[in-house]
Amino acid sequence: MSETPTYRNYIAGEWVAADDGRTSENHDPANGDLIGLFPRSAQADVDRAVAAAKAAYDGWRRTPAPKRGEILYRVGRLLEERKEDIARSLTREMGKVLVEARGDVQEAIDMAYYMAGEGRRLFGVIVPAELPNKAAYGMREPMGVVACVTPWNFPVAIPSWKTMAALIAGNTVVLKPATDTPLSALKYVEVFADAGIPAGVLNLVMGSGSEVGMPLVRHPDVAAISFTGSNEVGREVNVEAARNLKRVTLELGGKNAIIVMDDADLDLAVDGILWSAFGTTGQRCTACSRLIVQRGVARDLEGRLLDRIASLRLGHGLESTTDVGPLINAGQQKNVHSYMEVARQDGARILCGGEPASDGALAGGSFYKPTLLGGVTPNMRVAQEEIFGPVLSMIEVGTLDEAIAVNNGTKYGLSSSIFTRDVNAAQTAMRELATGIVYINAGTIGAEIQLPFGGTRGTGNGHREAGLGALEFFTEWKAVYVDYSGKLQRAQIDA
Ligand code: UN1
Repeated sequence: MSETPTYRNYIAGEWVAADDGRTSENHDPANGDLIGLFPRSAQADVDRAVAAAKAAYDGWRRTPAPKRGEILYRVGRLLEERKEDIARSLTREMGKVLVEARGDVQEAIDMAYYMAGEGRRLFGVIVPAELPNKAAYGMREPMGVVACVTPWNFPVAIPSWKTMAALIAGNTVVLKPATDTPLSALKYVEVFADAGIPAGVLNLVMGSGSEVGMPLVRHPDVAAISFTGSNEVGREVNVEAARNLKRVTLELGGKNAIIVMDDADLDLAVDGILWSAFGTTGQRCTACSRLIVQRGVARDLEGRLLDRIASLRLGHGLESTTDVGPLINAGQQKNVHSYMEVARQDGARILCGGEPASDGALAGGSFYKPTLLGGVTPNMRVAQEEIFGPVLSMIEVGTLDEAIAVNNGTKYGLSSSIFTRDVNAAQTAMRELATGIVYINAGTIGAEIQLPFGGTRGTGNGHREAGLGALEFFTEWKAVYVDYSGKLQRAQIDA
């Protein structure tokens, strides 16, 4: 028997165990295999990491941004070289199928090159001054030490959205990954270490939300927090951050819908629905969990979906025959299953699935059968609450206006989609769908990193991540006035 690997935090450029030596086990959700032991960190480790990031800050912010970008280029190249290895570990600890795990790493590669390029932009503004012989500039400044608290469903991509944007802007970072996916975060941080990031600029502290996450949020030397996770925890983070007037970005999920109009290309719609609802086993913030279908095609679409769902193969994500991997853990399996009783009580019908899958090789894992619910009305709990599993609720509507109203009638507003061949309907939907992301003739998942990622209403607190949105969050504006008139000029004072 080989020994269980034991992993460490990365603080001040060193790989170190938790201060008190505690560890936690991490298991493969597909079969229960023990993957390794990871630090169960606490306040002392947080203090150490924040102190390291603080000590590194002046050196890093004064490093020319194009030089910071060169490190990100190297990170991008190393991620490319290690893509397969990182993707395989990611699948083992998180469960998503290998092609999707590669996509998760690819998103970080894309982000690395995008943000490396920002090192030569980080555009500010030059505006005319109202007085003669005076210049007025607006420039972006980093904020200091920032905390990135990341979820298990995109264990490489989401850390990259946050940390790469923070780093290129000149901040130093403490990353706290989800307890279910520490190995992916570790492999991600290893790349930075090998790419030559200076000690203390990026630190990794593994452990729970209560022992690491909240102490980071409360730490007086942490200037800003970027959090992706549950609505419940997001609210707590926001309240804690507010006590010290800290900036915080929250990405808290969705209840995303695909609208299928009578005139849609149904073959295309079915592909988009399956990919969005059951890809990543429904565990994307962007996953489609509501299907809003116009009555004329409802029966046809339902039949096609049932046929295709029946052919989805469950299994370990590393097997090439697998379409749908396990849920992240047994707790989530239980939670998803609890919604079946809720659905029944509210009067919905379980058209397929509706139970854990545990036959044969699936016995040791937290698998759940892809589920289609019929007879769902817009206000049922299954149509309102984020289930985060392979459960799709079908809601029938008469008109485009009704479809849009149903789409907008939840507390979340992340992603939405419409399948139609009518350009007028598509254009109207683009304007009226009240979500941060809208797709026309594609499913609800697959956002690219160069556009802002995030949503309206309960999905977050108005900030955006990745692409164009991220630098806004991770920088502060400094306005600089240079008076070269040689005399005191008084703004706003009549001559
Ligand atoms: C998430 O589920 O939190 O748009 C992120 C997508 C992916 C990212 C999802 N690029 O589906």
